[in-house]
Amino acid sequence: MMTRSKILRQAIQDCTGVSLFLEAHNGISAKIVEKSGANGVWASGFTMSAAMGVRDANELSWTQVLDILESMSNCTNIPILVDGDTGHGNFNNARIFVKKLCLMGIAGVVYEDKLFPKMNSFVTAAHSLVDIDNFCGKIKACKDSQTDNDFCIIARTEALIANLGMDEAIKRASFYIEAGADAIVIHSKKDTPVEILEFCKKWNKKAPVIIIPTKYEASPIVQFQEMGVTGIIFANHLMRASIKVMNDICQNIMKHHKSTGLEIASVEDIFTLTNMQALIEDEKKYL
Ligand code: SPV
Ligand code: MG
Repeated sequence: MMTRSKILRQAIQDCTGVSLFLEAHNGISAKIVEKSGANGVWASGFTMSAAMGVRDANELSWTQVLDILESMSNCTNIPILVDGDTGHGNFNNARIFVKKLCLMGIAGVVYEDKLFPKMNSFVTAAHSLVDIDNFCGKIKACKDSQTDNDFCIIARTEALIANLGMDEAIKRASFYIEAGADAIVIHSKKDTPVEILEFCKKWNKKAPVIIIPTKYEASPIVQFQEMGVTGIIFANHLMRASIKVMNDICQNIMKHHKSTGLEIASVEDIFTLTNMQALIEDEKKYL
């Protein structure tokens, strides 16, 4: 059977194409991502936090994250790749989270080598990383704990975000793959892909690479694929789109005292997305 984790595993190992993961932060945004034909959902720590009105600095508890993931998993069928931040603590916290994700039918998790509590990578602040040994222990504990063989544990190094240099990024990525990680996420805060391309060149397709081109989003995808990138995460775009439209509609209503004049989804669109018709049919059958 093609489980979601198996689909994710094949997607990130497939060097003949690039899989696209689009951000979602709740059930309805996950459904919209699925409808778009994306290869998977990126359950973003940044936007799940924002959706709850809090900062991307581990202010959301891990059980709150699990609740959001449960809604996303229940109402979609495509793979969900979860932003697991630092694993919410040490190896033990991280592996408990992995076990819960496996139970929920989540396809994979990305853990980053920052210190808990993490801080969003684009915030101008000191970004401290944990020791390589510490993070490798976390990866090993998670691989030993996953109850779904295809569940993917992806290691994200923040070496470039923390200004530790390319050699440190390559070194960390190599140790993480040796520890059992299924792929590497390499993140950069530069607004050109120069660091990412240099990483990929030095990495030389040693293991699958996934990137998050938030800052260098104008760059054509094909150049990354040629360098061994198998997955691209569009990490926050549904949240950014919805904030813009929510702001616009509020302004419009307050200014003109009516909701017309801006194009927004209809009530029927919500019925369709939540499959109201199926309930109407079931009522005929069961009521
Ligand atoms: C997220 O979407 O939460 C990410 C990507 O981790 S970033 O915000 O760029 O750190
Ligand atoms: Mg994050």
